[in-house]
Amino acid sequence: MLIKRKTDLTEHDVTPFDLYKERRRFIKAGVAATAALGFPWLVQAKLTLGKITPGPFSTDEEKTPYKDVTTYNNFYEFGTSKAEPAINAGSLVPDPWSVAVEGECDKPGTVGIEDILKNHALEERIYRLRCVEGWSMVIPWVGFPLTDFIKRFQPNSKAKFVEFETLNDKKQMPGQRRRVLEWPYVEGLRMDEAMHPLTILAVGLYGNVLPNQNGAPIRLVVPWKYGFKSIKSIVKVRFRETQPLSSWEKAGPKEYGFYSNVNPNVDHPRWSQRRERRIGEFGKRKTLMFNGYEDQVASLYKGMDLKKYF
Ligand SMILES: Nc1nc2c(c(=O)[nH]1)N[C@H]1C(S)=C(S)[C@@H](COP(=O)(O)O)O[C@H]1N2
Ligand SMILES: [Mo]
Repeated sequence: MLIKRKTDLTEHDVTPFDLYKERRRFIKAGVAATAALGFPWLVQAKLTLGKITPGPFSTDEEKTPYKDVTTYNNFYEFGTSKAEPAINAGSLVPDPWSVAVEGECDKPGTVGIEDILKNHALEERIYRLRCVEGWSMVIPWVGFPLTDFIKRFQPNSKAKFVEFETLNDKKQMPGQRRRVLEWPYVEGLRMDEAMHPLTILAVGLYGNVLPNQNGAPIRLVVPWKYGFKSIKSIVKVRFRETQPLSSWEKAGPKEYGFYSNVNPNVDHPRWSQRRERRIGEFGKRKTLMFNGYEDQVASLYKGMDLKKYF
């Protein structure tokens, strides 16, 4: 392979930042070429997690086995069946990765995943996850409060909502060749929901980095809302004055609302939400208001008609 050099430049003309950019570009090109050749397994996963301490709000319910957490997934960017993400997500390259933060804030900017891992103390939080389809899991996430991430960018007084976007790249995400949803996948939260201490950005599960099918290298986890609010493989965060329009609202506004709080008293138009099947169990459990996090989050919705704001 021929490498072009800028021979007219001396080393004094090249700043450390140029070298850094060049190195990143080179790594990116190499990784993309390797993946394109069909050898995604040659891409070395370089991300590692440091110290992890036990965080608050963990349930002591039995954890869903690792095997189920990582092979029964919803990640439409890799196919619409539960098994497909684990089979197809090898083409996702989670490192290098960066998240761009923009919109209504004083300090917009882009941060790399290594920077994120270095600057946030990681906690384990064992949360229930309730899918709108009627199944649930208990997952030991590794992450940190979203509010700590948000503060770094100093949202201004116009920031009433936060919008999130997943990577948009047909090469890495073959499911995006089909228009089952509008791409990229978009989700949003009201600012107070985003800054609630239960809301985390997860970078791992079961003590290790996130498997690609679970939203590597960084995804949202909002445990009192239906699973689809917990957007995976985030590349963009935008502070907004107006309420974002999520991919699922766009696809079915009568079926999926902006709030999408777990609520056994508000049925989906095509099925009841009263019960759920915990993956790995026989029979059904009762679905709990706000997925069992009512004490923590009910005050966020005081005075709101939850049938209207579903
Ligand atoms: N980008 C993106 N994020 C996504 C989805 C998706 O299809 N694309 N599926 C959602 C749904 S419906 C659920 S239930 C959870 C599942 O997360 P898990 O596979 O890690 O359990 O991810 C959510 N995040
Ligand atoms: Mo879901």
